[in-house]
Parts: sequence; C-alpha cells; structure tokens
Amino acid sequence: MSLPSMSSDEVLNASWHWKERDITISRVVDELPGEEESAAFKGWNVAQASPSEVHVELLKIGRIPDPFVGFNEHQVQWIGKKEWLFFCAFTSHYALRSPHVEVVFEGLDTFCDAYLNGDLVLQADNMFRTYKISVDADAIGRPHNVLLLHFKSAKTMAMLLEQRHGRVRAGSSNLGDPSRVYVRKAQYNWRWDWGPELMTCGPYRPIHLISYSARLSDVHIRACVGPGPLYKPALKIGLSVDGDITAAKRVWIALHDAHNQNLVAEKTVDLTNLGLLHNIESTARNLGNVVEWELYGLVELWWPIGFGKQQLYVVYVTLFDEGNNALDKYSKRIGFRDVALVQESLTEPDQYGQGTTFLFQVNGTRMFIGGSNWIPADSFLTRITSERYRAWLTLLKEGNQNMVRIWGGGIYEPDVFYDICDEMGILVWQDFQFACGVYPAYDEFVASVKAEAEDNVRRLRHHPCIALFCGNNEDYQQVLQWGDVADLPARLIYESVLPDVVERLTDPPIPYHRGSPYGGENWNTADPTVGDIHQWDVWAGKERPWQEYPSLGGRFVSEFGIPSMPDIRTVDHWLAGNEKERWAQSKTMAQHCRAGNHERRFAIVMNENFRLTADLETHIYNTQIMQSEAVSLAYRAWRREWRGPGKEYNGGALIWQLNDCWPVTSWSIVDYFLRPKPAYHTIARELASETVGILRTVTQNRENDRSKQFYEFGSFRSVDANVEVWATTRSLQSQRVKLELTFFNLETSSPSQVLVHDVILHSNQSTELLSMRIPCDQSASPGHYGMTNSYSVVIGARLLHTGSGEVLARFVDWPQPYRHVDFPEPRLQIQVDGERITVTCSKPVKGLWFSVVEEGVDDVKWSDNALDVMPGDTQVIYARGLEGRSVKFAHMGKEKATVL
Ligand code: BMA
Repeated sequence: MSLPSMSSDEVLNASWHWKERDITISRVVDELPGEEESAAFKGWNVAQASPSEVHVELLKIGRIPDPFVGFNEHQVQWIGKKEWLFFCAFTSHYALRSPHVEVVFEGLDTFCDAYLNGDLVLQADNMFRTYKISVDADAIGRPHNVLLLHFKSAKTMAMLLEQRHGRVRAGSSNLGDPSRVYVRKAQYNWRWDWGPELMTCGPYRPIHLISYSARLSDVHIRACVGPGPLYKPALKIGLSVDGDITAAKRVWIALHDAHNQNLVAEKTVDLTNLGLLHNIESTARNLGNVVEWELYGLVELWWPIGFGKQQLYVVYVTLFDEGNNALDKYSKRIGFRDVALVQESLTEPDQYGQGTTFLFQVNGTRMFIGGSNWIPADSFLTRITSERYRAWLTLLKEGNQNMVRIWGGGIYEPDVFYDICDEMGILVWQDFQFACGVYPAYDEFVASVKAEAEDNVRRLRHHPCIALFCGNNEDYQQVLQWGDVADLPARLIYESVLPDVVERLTDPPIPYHRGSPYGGENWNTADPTVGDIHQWDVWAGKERPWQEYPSLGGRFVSEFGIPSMPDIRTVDHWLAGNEKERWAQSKTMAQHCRAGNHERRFAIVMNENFRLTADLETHIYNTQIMQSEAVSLAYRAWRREWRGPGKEYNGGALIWQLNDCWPVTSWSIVDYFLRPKPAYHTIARELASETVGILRTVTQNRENDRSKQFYEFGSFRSVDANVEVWATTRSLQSQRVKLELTFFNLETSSPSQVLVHDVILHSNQSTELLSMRIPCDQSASPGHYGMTNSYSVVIGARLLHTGSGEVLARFVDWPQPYRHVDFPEPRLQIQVDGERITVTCSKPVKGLWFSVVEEGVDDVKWSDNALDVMPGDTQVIYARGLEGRSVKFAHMGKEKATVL
C-alpha cells in the first residue's frame, strides 16, 4: 500500500463523448474504447462541453434547430423519448497511488446507469442528489479507465411509474403531464405555463474523482449567533475523518476574514492525544466538535442588503499526518447571522382580521421583504454560466430587492448562486422541489426525497443567505382547490420527512415552512391572516382588476403577478424574420406565451385600461405598462401595511417572476436576454429605502363593482376623490423630511397647486402622512365630458431631505382608467450628456420609457426608466454603456418610440 499522501479532487471534464443508444447496452459496454482510441471511435460525437446535456450537444453539431425560435420546440420532441450515452476515458495518476477512491456525481439528469470499466456501479434516478460511490482502488488504478453513463428517457420512465402507482392530478395541462410527479427531475422540463417542453438529459453537473489515504469526510460548520440584545457570534466545527484514519494525527483550523484574509482565530488539534483514532477497525470516525470559539468582538455579523454589511469569513481545515504532511484540505466561506420566521399575534386586526405575522427577522431586526420568484434561467441548465447568474442577481440587487424565492418546479441551484447571494446580501427562500401536484409517498420515493433533502441541506446550510426552507409549491393549495384535502400522500414528506431533515442538519436552525402557500385553518391557503398566500385573483382566479391589489394582500404574498410582452428585440428573436407573424395575436406569438387563457385575460385587462391597438410596438408597450402599473401598486400598497411593531400586517411580497427560461411572453419582469421590462424599474422605486405613496379613492362612482380608483362618467357634474398619502423608510432611525404634493389639472393647465408639510417618518415602517379631498378648480370651464372634477388632476408627491432638499422619493398618481385619459403633449426636454440623461417637461408625462436605437454588443443599463415626470421636477438618470448610441423614448399618449 502506498504511503499516506495528499488527497486529490479531479474533475472529469475532458474527453467526453456522446451518442444516441442504438445498440444494446451490453454491446456498448463490450465495445467501449480505451483512452488512445477514443477520439477516433466510430459513431461517437466528441462532447463540446462538460458538464453537458444532450440538447446542447445536438445544437452544437447542428443536428437540431434552435428550440427557442418559432415552432422548433415541436421538432425536437423526439429527443426526450430516446436513450442517450455519454462516456469519458481517463487516467488518474492520483488514483493509481491512493488506497481510496471515490467518484462523486454532483448532478445526473436523471435516470442514469453508470458503468466504470464495464461494471455497473450506480443506478441513479434523482437529478437533485449528489451520488458518491467508493470504488475499489485496484479497479480504477489502471492506465485507462472508462466511465459510461446510460441515460434513459425520463418521460417514458414517468409513464411506467404512473402505470404502477396510478394517475394523479398535477396542475392544468400547461403544467406538463401529471406523470412528472413520480420523477425527481426538474418539473418545468415537462413544460410549464411560461416554459417549453424540453426533456433533456445528461451529466449536468461536474463529476469528480476523489483519491485519498485519509481525509476529512465531513466538516460541519455552525456559525451561531447568540440571543439578543447582543447577538454574540460563536463558531463550532465538527469533523469526521475516514480512510486510513490512523495516519491522521493533527488537524489545523483557521478562521480568516474573507475580504482582507486577516486571521481571526486558529487552532491545532492533536488527534492522537484526544484518543479518538485508536479504533483501526473503523473506516470513518466522527470527531465531534473540535472547535468552539466565542467570537464576540472578533467578527462582525452578516446582514441582508440595506441593513448592514455582508461580512464573510473563510474556515480553513487541514488534516496532517505524523510527518506534518497535509492529507486533506477543506475550506468554506461563511457568515454569522441569526434568521427567524416570526409568526406571532398581531396587536390589532386589519381589514382582513387579526391573525399572525409572517415576517423575517435577521439578527433581531425585522425587515420588510421585497423580492422575486426565481425559475431556472434556461431550459438547459448547463448554459447558465457563473457570469449569467451574477448578472441576474446583480439586477435583483440593483432593483432594491432583498429576497429571491427558488421556486419548487425548478432545481436546487448550484453553489455559485448562493455564493453570490451571500456576497450581495440577498436572502434566499428555498423551496424543496415539488410543484403543483399530488406527489406520492411510497417507500422508495420517500427514501429518495429524504436523501435529496439531506444532500441539499448539507450543501446549503452554511450560506448566511438561506432564510427559509419550504416544503413545496402550491401542493396543498391545489389539492384544496380540487376539494380532496385528505388525499395528499406527500403530507408525510412536507410535515415529517423534510422538517426532520432541516431540524436535524441545521444549526443555527434555518426556519421551515410546510408549503407555499400555507397558513389558515383546515389548509385554507388563501387565508390572508395566517401564513403566506399566492394572490392570483388578479389576472387569474376571480379576474379582479389590478387596482384592487390594496385589498387583496395578506401577511406575506409569496406570489402574485401579471404578464407582459418582452422587449421587441426578444420578440424579433423568436420570430426570426417571419414578418407575416409579426402581430400581437399571431400563431407564433401564441407559441411564445403559455399563460393559461392568456387571450381572454389580456383582453380583459387591456380592454379595461388601455386604448386597443393593432400596432405591435404600441401593444407591447401597453402590456408592459399594464404589468408595471399593476405590480408596482401591489408593492406600494402592501409595503404600506408594514406598520411597525405589532402591526406588521404584511411582511413582504415576492413577484411572480423575476426571470424566464426562454424567450416568451410571461410574468417575468426581466426577459430571457436579461432585458428589464418597465415593471423592473417601477418595483425598484417601491423598494427603495424611502418611498412615498398615494392612493386615490373616487367617492362618487355609480356602480360598486368598479375599482375604487376608476372614474365613471355620466350625469355627474363633478366627481370627487380623496387621496391618502403615506411614506415608508427602511432606515432604523426615524427622520424628519418634507412632503411636497403637487396638483396639476390637465384640463385647465392652471398653475399647479403645491402643498408642503414637515413630516416625521417612523423608523423601519410606513407612516401615514395625510388624507384629503383632491383640490380641483370648480370655476374653470367644464372639462372632460362636460365636467370639471378631480378626474383631470394628476398628483405628484415627493419626499425631500429637510436640509439639502435632495429628493428621497417620488410618486405620481394619475386618474384611471388610462384609456379615458387624454394624455397631454408633455413638451419634453431630454438632454443626453454622455451617459447622463436629464428630463424636464411642461406637462406631466406618464411611463416615459427609454431605449436605444442601434443594437450594441451590450444592452444599456438604465439607472431608472419608465418614469412619471411632473413639470418643475427635473429627473436625471444614467444610461450605462450607452456609448454614443441614439436614445429613443415612448410614453403614454405616444407609445411608438421616437428617436431623440
Ligand atoms: C404560480 C406558480 C407557477 C405558475 C404561476 C403562474 O402559482 O407557482 O406554478 O407558473 O403560478 O401561473
């Protein structure tokens, strides 16, 4: 046996080949080549990427058309019904001289038999698991080794499992075939109401060869934070070693500041003296906690963005032998924070009743959550590079959002996602991967889920960004909706298996929530007074007008939204030059919109609010403003319900959805190509540190079924409306500011009335500022429809810094519905000075949307966009990356873009 040596971790990322399985697997195994001959081996394609997926490979060799264009999705359906083979030929010098070898598969999608040098070594059936297999060092210690992966059709396997276990319900038909519930593969692959059916397969995450004599088989880092008011940080580290453990004599542990690498603490533990390693029979030993450090005053806490620094540390652990040779090394970046999900009685009822909070508290500070739901950013996961993850999460952060919910029909994201969230201070709500279905609970299924949960909780628990593990997406809600609450076998999983794993493996504890949504009595997942809700009565469900969002909130709204069309360049991408189809209701547009009943639903919302148009560009703009108006109102109204201690009636809202997995018309606020829609910017303004809000209520509407913000016309000579004005701040100090209200009458264009008040914003909550009747000029000549009334009044609100006059927040409230508003010609003055754009106007302008003329290599990053501008309130925005390109603009009343 060779002498103890340093462990090695080799990624098997070279010399991969692939092909469709066209002969029996035993023949494939028999005919597999050795390393030298592999490149020339007939019938095999050289893989272009590793890790990889079959569609990605087929695309790269030009065998299939791009499924994201036109109707091509339908031309590639055959792939999901076939079986596919990948092999890798390798030589490992480390494995040749190490007594222990392990192969670690970080992710196999999904039904995969693995053969090592001809022997079947693994039968995988769960894409979310990390499979580890020990291999006989002699078996792998050859000059040439071959690892063969045989991927079976998940679609077919799902059908077979369904035959065995029975057909169940799983969402509507645009959420894929219900047989998907039996397979632990990303559920959106079966198609979703924003995604195509693309059943891919392959080794989608790296495969490692680990060679060692003795190693650290587990390092459990517990970065704890003691109770308030001091929130003292402490670190415990537990270790397990395995292999030739008698060789392991010492372990060195150090804690460094991740930013400047300064050493915070270190310790060497003599394992011999501890008497822990005397049992040579054992191959693995749990050494327990080798470090218990009190670090008060030595380390700083990690905070979510907006509440403090994202201080991170690195733990280094090295295992040594007798002669002080390193046997194994380990490092992990961590942060110190305490996170709690607070569900406690509110002190007074609100419009929905009393109930309990659903709010997040980090290091003792309660924080309003404004964030997004996240779906996988591509139908082919291997195409999402680290740079793309960073670009997505940067957008989220720059959009003032502080949480991302990883939705249950996708995947557990790779480490890089959580690393970036740690760095940026973005909290993560992590769903376990179940969505919209009656999942089973037979023994093998539960065992697989338990292993999957353990793998992922162990992988993720050290990230300070992880704020919540959640059992599933909408499984309770759907079963309730179908009226058969007794019939959800997977309650065993959501109510016992998963919470047990989270409780057993996380310390400090990470909160667990059974499902999203989950709350009220008897699973009343729509109860606005308990738990979280998904608000789908706007756009879907009862089809309520978006203007009713203020009365459709809840303690935490973890999903709500309304779709819009993406940037016209994204539409042109899927049209690929097909001019005949370049109109809003064409077949190709329908192929790229999967939202249930989208034709009727768009018709309702567009018809109620906008002037219908046959012009595609105008239509796109209108759908985008529709989305932007709707969802920004929801954030504005719900953040108002963060009313301070004991009155946190709304603890947060997460928009459905941040992103897309292909070019599509969907609920996303940023499209597949990372092009923000107007909603991205208007949400960012609602989630800024300070905001100001206005809610107009028309007091003389004839019919009660209209939204209270809508004006109606008829016999009234005047129509009154009241406004309520409030502000919010995230600051932990209360502050004195000026509130300025400007009333601009579109009919009379008489000089604006301006009111200025000194007000105090209470810390970390909303503050009601005033309530008043809208002043309107009764003596002016009769206006719109023969009336002079509040209908013609546009109201601008600004919060100004008392000393410097700096604008802290602004909001403009327009009369509605917009289809009745005769938007004035605003007489805009737009000055472009490098990347700085200055906007002034003589009359109010709504939804001022900037874009650029020529396509550049990179899109422009707008610091703000979709502006509402009032006369006398110059706004300055920045167009990063403009590089001299001409600017275009559109606004309500002039929806087709004009070049400056
Ligand atoms: C939600 C999600 C998804 C779906 C979305 C839009 O409830 O959980 O299932 O894509 O609705 O319908």
